[in-house]
Amino acid sequence: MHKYRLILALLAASLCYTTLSYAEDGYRLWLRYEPIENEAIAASYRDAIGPVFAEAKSKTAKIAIDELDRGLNGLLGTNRSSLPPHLLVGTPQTAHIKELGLDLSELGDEGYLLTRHGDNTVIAANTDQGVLYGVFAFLRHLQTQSPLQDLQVASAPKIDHRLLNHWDNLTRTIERTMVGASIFNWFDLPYYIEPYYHDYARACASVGINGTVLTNVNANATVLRPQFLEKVKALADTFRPYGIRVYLTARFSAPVEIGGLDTADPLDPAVIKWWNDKIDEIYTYVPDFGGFVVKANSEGQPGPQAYGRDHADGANLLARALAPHDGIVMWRAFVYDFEIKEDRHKQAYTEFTALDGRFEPNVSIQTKNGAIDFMPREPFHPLFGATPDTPHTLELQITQEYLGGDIHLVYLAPMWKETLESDTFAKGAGSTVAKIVDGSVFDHELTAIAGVANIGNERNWTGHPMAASNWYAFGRLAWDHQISSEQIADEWTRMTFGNDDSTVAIITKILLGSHQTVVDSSMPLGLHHIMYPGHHYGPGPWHDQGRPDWTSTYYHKASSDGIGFDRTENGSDALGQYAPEVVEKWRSPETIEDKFLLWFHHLDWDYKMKSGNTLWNELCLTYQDGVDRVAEMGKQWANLQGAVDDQRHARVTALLNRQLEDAKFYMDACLAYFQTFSQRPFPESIDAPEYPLEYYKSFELYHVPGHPGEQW
Ligand code: BDP
Repeated sequence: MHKYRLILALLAASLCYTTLSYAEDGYRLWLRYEPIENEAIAASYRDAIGPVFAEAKSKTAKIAIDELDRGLNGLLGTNRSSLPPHLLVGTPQTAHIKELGLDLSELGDEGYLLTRHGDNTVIAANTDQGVLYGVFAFLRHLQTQSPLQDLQVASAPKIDHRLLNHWDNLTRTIERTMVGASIFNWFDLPYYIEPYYHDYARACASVGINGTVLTNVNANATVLRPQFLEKVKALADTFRPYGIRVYLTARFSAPVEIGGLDTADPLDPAVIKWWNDKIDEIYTYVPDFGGFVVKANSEGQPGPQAYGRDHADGANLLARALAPHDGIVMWRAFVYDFEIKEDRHKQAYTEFTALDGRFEPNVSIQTKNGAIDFMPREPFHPLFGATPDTPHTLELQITQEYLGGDIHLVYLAPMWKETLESDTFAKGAGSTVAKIVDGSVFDHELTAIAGVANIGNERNWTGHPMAASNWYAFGRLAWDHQISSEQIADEWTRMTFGNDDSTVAIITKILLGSHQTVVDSSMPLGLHHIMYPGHHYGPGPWHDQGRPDWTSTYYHKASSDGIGFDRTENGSDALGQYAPEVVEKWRSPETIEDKFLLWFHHLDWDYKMKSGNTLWNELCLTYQDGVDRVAEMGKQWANLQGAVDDQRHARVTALLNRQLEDAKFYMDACLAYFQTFSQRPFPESIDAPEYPLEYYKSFELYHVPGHPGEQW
């Protein structure tokens, strides 16, 4: 051992992480490293771990060791024995790992192995990046107080590109997220590097996120100007040692807006040259630049169709310029046009299946989980499995645009798991969305997943203290889509609130039920897109003005004869875009799950549900049940007074109180409105709307998250 540098964890300069003498403000997220109070467990860890043996040759290795020091110092304190055993950390490039002769062949560049070797504990990987991930996994193991004897965890990510998509503008407003300003302080960059950039990168790396798209999909070409590339470089340099590559959104019309050309036609030689030069220039600033996300010909964004070209022409233009640098293009499938009369649900499928086979190998189609737009619940997007020659980047929305913003408590892992586990039947049973995305169904090498970030510069990053669970869950699922929602909730809760089992049981129960609760109290039974226009918070089922595909009536189609969107072969036949096995199950209201009923079927108000209730009564009862369960979340949380620190307890209490009021308002507004069509009485067991419909229609919310720059 004398050949190797001994780095003692005791030297960590992390004093501020060891006491709880201040209020818990949430800044530390799930990386709190509070002292383990159970002395028996702490002692067993101390006995098993011992001093850290590691070599810090790279910045990444240094970060890994610093994190280990910080974690061990916080969790176990400083009085560890200096005698063996040891915690051996590193790659086979270091002799103390090499001599163990471990089999790391399945771990790739990012995976890690946690194991025991004789009396020693080992964190090993093929690269320093893998070591960093291993360190975070090891600390998670300790934070969740899992046993160390027989430790044997080998883990490698199933998806290569695991990205946050920040919808952040250069002015620091954030589209659809209202948790303060953007964390990217463009005004001070590149001169000033905010210390919290490191904590952002630590948090991302701790769950395996390895890329960040810095800018809004509604892109601004200015970020491609040299002055901004200097800033991008500063961020990239800061994030690189944490294994995080930087990406940007590309505004398709940039050659015109900042390049002085009179066209952005993707086949025009001057345009091709402009992008080639621009991309070469970007790489002089950021040698490992990841590539572009592009929103084109969608919601007013420029794109190749303005020049009679298609999405493949546009994507390939950028892809060819990025390819020599190992960059990729994530070209978004979120395209729809109200001038096209086809059901919006069908348009992306129609457009992109026709282009399959035309894309360059470094293009991935970035596809939202569902075909409409991050609704509280959507059936999986029919494009998954429908383009055998083109990979998909699964785009999930961590920020809760249609789920109460950062005001409502909604743990999203169950919803994401529902999508990931949906069977597309693309190559027979078992061709789940997860396996399309991880490349295993069609042997795609390019694999990617993106989450629209819910992070801003609020002290606790995500506003609602519980919303950090979604950042955490996104990373964990991006790394391994097979982990259960329950496990992720349990881990996050223990790391965020401590290991008291009854506290953990209450919080995880709240988390795990919260998504269904919010669906039931806002858009139950497959209803969708009935939110208030503009800010998207609260109800607006009556909205019928402007672009038809932005109204609510387009989607719920309530009338005296019933409610719901007929997407079967008798209606728009969006259902026909799915595999026959899926069609078979969903084409009949008798066999489709109730949760998707009104998504695909228009049914009579007296339609007999599986429960025996009429559809009208079921709708009313489901809303009521949703509201009751919001109230129940509040009661459960109240039980935690004293078990959870006062600061976070008070904030969640206040938010749950508001959520209950909002849920009741949502229910009342929708039921008052839908009753004008159903003309049926409310079931006696529900709390009928307090006011006439006009009250809800005229009520304007002025204090909600939503669209930046919205004028009130
Ligand atoms: C919608 C949002 C809009 C986004 C758009 C997108 O309302 O702000 O720009 O998605 O994903 O959900 O491009």
